[in-house]
This record gives sequence, structure tokens and C-alpha cells, in this order.
Amino acid sequence: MKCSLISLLCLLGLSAGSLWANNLVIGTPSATGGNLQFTIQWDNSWNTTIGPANYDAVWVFVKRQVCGGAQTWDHSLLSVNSGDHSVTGGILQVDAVSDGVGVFIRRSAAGNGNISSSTVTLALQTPTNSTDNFQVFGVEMVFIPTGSFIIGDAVSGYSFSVMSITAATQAAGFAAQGNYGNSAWGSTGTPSLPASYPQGFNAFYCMKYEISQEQYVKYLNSLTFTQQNARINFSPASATGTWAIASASPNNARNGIRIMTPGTALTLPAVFGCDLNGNGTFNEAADGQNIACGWLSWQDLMTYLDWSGLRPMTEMEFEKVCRGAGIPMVPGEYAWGTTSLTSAVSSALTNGGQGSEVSTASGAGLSAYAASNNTTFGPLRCGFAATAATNRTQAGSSYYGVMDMSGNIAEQCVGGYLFNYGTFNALNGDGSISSAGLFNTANWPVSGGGQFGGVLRGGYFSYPNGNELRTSDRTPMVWNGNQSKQPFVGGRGVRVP
Ligand SMILES: [Ca+2]
Ligand SMILES: [Ca+2]
Ligand SMILES: [Ca+2]
Repeated sequence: MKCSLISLLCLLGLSAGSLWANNLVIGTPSATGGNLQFTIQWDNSWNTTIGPANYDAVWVFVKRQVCGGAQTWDHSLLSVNSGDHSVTGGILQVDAVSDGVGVFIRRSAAGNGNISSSTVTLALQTPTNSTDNFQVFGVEMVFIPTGSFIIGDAVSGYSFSVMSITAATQAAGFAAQGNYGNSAWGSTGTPSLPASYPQGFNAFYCMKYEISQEQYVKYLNSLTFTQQNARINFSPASATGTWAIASASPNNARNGIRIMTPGTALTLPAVFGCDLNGNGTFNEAADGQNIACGWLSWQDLMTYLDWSGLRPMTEMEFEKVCRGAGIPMVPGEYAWGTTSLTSAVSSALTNGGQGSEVSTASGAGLSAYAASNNTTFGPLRCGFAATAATNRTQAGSSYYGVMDMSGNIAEQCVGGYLFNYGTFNALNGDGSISSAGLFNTANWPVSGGGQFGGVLRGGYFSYPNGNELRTSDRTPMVWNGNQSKQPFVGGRGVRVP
């Protein structure tokens, strides 16, 4: 749930600080010389040595606008030495990464609960001159430790053959076995995965939630006019209230992202905001900022991830996040490890569109999918099923505490027919996209669809039965529809630290 401070700051139009779903609050940064300082706080943080033996973290990255010239928001690299960064309060630590694209901030010892406001000081690779503007972005992540795990369950649609992913398979690659797709696309076969392909054995971080509409708005607002134009349906110079990524009719599937202030062609980018309730006033408490963001094509998601310094997950990483390492496979299981399933739909909500949005339904395996086909449904708030009182099954949580892996918005993953895309090598985004508004990381699949390497996993809010929600279901592999924007398609990113 989000605090009132979030909507207040959005109403005031402040852009220097960044405020995300589920109570992650990053204060307005100030830069002096080589240092950038800001506050951070978030709720429901953990570091546990039992069970999943993992922790949550916030991936923090910085954009800088040099005043004068083009005034674009460019990625600002950080020191690669953890000791150059600091955080107050004695609870957290700052972990640098080897490419300097951001840092992870996390609990340094076992514990759980809310993180109260702590002051972070980051070391910039390039010192500021006094006129630079900075934005700090934060994404809640979950650490997925190194470990062997099982892929496939032999009963779900197009399941991998059941096998263990281990240090040995990762080091040597392996010839995959199972059902690899659509006979219309050619013969089935036994694809061979090289050692460079991330099978999920090695540790990585995974976003705790699907990308929210507020996160996507903040991203769009940092792009140039030309970049925005490549990523939205209409010109950024269109009138206030124009939908940005949803189609104009007949159903926007609860996407509230619209043009708030029109841009000027080629020179001044538009300012986007959320107006889910359609009353012309942006970023109100009920304007859906914390709802998961649909309408993201494969290229939309890849571009967001490159800009964020993240990368897409592979299908095998998806199964590890859901099932857990060293955990027995339950045939037909969902992300919470059982075959229990309770439908939550957007027509039966309490506090709809607000940061406190919840389903009126409750029960084991509560997740956003439709028990019957209904094209007026949309996604729910990121992590809607979790409260302080819910267990893993009631919250619809994965083994590691990642939310909404079964249901809500379909997750776009690398994989698909004949294990495309075998040259994918786990390269992270570098924080920069092309001036034309497209991702440019080497060896990421360039196109969505099971045939081209960008497939869907985990089902979605309007899917009329639970089959595709299953951890090992690969049915959408025979579909290429996510080459364009679809209301139920979005996703999340991962990163090898
Ligand atoms: Ca509104
Ligand atoms: Ca999902
Ligand atoms: Ca890039």
C-alpha cells in the first residue's frame, strides 16, 4: 500500500524524487562534487537465513540532466567499489556492481520489517557541476540464490521434460528435451543450449513485482520526444488526456497512462501521468499508479529493461523463481507451490485504483485470472494479494517472495520454440537506449513471440482458466502476438549482480 505522500508529491509535479509502488520512497537527491545524497525507505523488507535463505533489495540507478544543450536525461554511472558508497542507520548496506550501472541496497543481516528513512550517499563516476539535475530511480528486487532446481512438470501444456538444472548443466550446456513448439514452424528437435545461456542455476535478482503504471510513467517522462514517439501509440504532441500505450477503444484494460502535458514535436517531450478514473485530473489517489502495466510489447519491455540496467529472464529462470531451488516439484503447481487456485478479478475490488486496492475474494492461491472469459477485465495492483497476515499460498507468492508470477500480467521471457534464443548470454542493459527509442543490448531477442525468442509465462487477468498460470506451462510458446502491444502483456526484469 502506498502512503498519501506519494499522491501529494505527484500532484505537486515534483520530478526530482522517485516514488514507487508498495511504499518504496526515494527522497529528492542533492549532488555535491562526486557524491549524490538522498533518503530511502520501504516496507516489508527481509533478510532470512532459513527457508529461501534470501533477502530483498532495491536496485537504485541514477539519471542526470546536464543543463544547456539537448537537456536529455542520461544514465549516470556509479563507483564499482562498494566501499565508496554509504548508508546511515546500521541496518542497510550498499552493494556496487561491476558495470557501475546502479547499486543494490539491502539488509546486511537477518531481520525483517519496514526500513525507516535512511540517508544514502553514492559515489558518482563523473562529478557533478553545480547545474546538473539528477533523478534517482528504485526498483524492489528479490535475491534468488545459486542452487539446483527442477524444470518441467510433465503435465502442464508444452512443459519441459522434467530434469534438474545444476552446476553441471550450466557449465556444460545441455541438449534440452521436451515439447518445443509449433509444428507449423518446422520440425521439433533437440535444441542444444550453450553454457553462456542463463539456465537459472547461478544467483540473480528478480523484480519483486511486475512493472507498475507509475514506474512506466516515470520512465516515459525521462525520454526525448523522439524516444517517446517510438514507444507510445500516438504522437507525444497529442492532446492532454490521449492514451499513451493502451488502445483508445473499446477497452483500456485498466491502463490509466495518458498525456498530461503535450510535447512539442522533436524538441520538447510530453509529460505523462496516470488518470485511471478519467476525470481529467492526473495522479489522484484512485488513478491506478500501483496497478501492473499491460500493453507492453516485447520491444517495449526490452527497452524499459535496457534503460533500467536490467535484463529479461529466461523461461528456466522463471521456473526457478516460482518453484525454488532444492524444492520438490508438484505436478501442475502454481507459483505458490500448490494446485490451489482462487480467482480475483478487477470487477470485484475494494478501493479500486488506489494504493490500498484489494480483491473482495480471498483464499488459497489468490491470483488475478478470470474464471470465465471477460474482455472488460484488467490487471490488479502489484502484489495485491499479500498482507502482513498472509502466508505464501494466500498471498500467491513464489518460493522466494516474488509476487504475481502466476496471473495478473503475462511475463515476457527469453525462450520459446526450440529454446530460442540460444545466443542470449545474460548481458545486462547499460542504462542507455538508442536515440530512436529502442533497446540496443547485444544478443537480446529482437522480436516477441515463441518463434522469435520472446515468450509469455504465468498467464494473465483475463485468461479464462488457470492452466497457463502453472509454473511449467508453456502454452503461449505457440503464439507470436506480443510483437505488438496487448492489454495483458508486460513483465519484469532480472539482473545478475
Ligand atoms: Ca484522475
Ligand atoms: Ca504475472
Ligand atoms: Ca543499451
